[in-house]
Amino acid sequence: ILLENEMKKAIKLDQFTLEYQPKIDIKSGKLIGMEALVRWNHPELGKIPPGKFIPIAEETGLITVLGEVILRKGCEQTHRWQEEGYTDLVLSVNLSTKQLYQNDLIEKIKLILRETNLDSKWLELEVTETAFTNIDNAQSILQEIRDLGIQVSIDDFGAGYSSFSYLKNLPVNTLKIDASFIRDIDLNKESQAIVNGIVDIAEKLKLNVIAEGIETVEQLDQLKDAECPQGQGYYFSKPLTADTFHQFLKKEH
Ligand code: G
Ligand code: G
Ligand code: MN
Ligand code: NA
Repeated sequence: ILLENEMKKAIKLDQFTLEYQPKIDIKSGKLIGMEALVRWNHPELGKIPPGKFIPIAEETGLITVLGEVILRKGCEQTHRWQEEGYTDLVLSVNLSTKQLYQNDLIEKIKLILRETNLDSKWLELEVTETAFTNIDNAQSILQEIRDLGIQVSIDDFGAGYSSFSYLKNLPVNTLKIDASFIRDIDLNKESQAIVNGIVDIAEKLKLNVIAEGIETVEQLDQLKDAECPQGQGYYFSKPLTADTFHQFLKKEH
């Protein structure tokens, strides 16, 4: 079976769905938003993880249309939740590097926001550092995204070829600390020091920070000590279907 063909069919048949993972304000414990994560339950092959099909979508160029499907679904759902009174939630959507340099990206985003009636201030795009190999190109496209009123987050921050020049030159709002630093933060002095350092730099640069992959109360305690403002991970909640996330909202508010 060629996954590329299956993906084309699945897009036509609307078989891609989204899950939503809560993002939490660490001090208050309040919900601040959710990260959309794409899911594919293939009728014969079963659940195929995004780590498997996203790279193929990128190689084949299918990520362009799949990315639009994902963004539209996320914006539609967020607007629906807003209509039910959950008006202060930011939707984060992962953007692959290929999408960032797609030449009609800005037009497509504008169209989707208009069609789904979502105000751009409730949308955040998560971009990894691999998108920043050409910093001038990255700067101009990120600036266009910011000019639309959309927020930008550096995903997996610290895991790749992080360079401080990104922080100096790129118009980003948030650093999302890579889960590898959180995994051993309660045991490892180096991870503690790095997380503390990222939080301090972010504060001085007036950037937001979120820690991802929080699984235990010990990890959370370390992040409280570091005064990391926001967190995400299985400790709070795994990614939830739209229905289950709705239950979570009702409990929360
Ligand atoms: O959801 P999970 O942890 O299995 O995701 C695995 C990888 O797939 C992560 O790197 C995540 O960023 C990526 N991913 C999940 N959903 C999306 C999506 O909607 N778009 C893109 N481009 N990547 C995604
Ligand atoms: O690359 P990105 O950060 O977008 O990927 C997020 C991925 O991490 C998703 O596939 C999500 O399912 C997964 N994830 C979210 N929270 C946790 C967690 O606490 N522990 C682990 N191991 N994975 C997580
Ligand atoms: Mn992400
Ligand atoms: Na990440």
